[in-house]
Amino acid sequence: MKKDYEFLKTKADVIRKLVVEMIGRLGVGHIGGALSIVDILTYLYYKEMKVDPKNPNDSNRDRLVLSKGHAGPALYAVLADKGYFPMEEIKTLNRPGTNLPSHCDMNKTKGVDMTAGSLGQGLSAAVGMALASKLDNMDNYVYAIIGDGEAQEGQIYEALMFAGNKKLNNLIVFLDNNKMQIDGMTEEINDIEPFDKKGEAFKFFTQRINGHCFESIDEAVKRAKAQKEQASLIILDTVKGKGFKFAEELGVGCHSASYDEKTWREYCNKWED
Ligand SMILES: Cc1ncc(C[n+]2csc(CCOP(=O)(O)OP(=O)(O)O)c2C)c(N)n1
Ligand SMILES: [Mg+2]
Repeated sequence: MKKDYEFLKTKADVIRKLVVEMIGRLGVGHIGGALSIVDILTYLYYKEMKVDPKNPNDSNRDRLVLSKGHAGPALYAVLADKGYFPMEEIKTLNRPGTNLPSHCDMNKTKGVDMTAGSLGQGLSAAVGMALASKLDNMDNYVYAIIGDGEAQEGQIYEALMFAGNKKLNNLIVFLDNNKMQIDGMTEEINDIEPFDKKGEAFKFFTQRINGHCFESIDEAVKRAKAQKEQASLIILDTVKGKGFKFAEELGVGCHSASYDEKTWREYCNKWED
């Protein structure tokens, strides 16, 4: 087991570097909120999800809805590393004609299960997918990742209420609780806490963990799956910009940031293309 966590840590380092390179080459992007979800995405795609890059449209696959769709580059880094599309494509991020727009688009990118970016909407799609799986007697999971700023959107609560009432035990919602939104601290702008109490009120099996600790993530997902009565909410306490000193030091300013070529090449230890 320890070996698995070591593997995931090493993999997450690779993914972080790809994210920093991708946005660095473009010159600007949502670096903070992309880096805060690298660990959960790494866990899901390298340990937990039933997906096959060679058969990306398999109807029985697990689904991932990145409701905070502006963090697309983190998902693209994982999908490229897993072979959904050629690694070279990361150089085209958000450029004309690209398959990798800044926000997730299921019609453009192989492996992306839902278009997202208009905050608040993705979770509803995930809930619909989980309900559809139940109606079709499918044996799969739907995972959704929402942001803490995103959790100020009213649609989030409609989706939670419905999923909780329908006991969608094949749905696991992760809140990327990095405590910052576009222009300030979430607590100061419009506090979403206590979010665990909200989850419980909506009849979710609710947990709160360190979102950068693979052991905690693994245990929480196992607990979520061991119970069969409720939809699950896992609040991930995370750090915006996690792992990239430049971004972490910017604080709220790392929501969308620019950095020069030297900065990303140094971080990635990559001096040639
Ligand atoms: C409906 C909607 N309103 C506004 C925006 C612009 N926007 C993009 S990201 C963001 C902040 C979201 O904060 P959070 O969910 O905490 O994202 P994270 O910290 O994970 O980057 C905003 C307001 C949007 N994408 N959609
Ligand atoms: Mg946030």
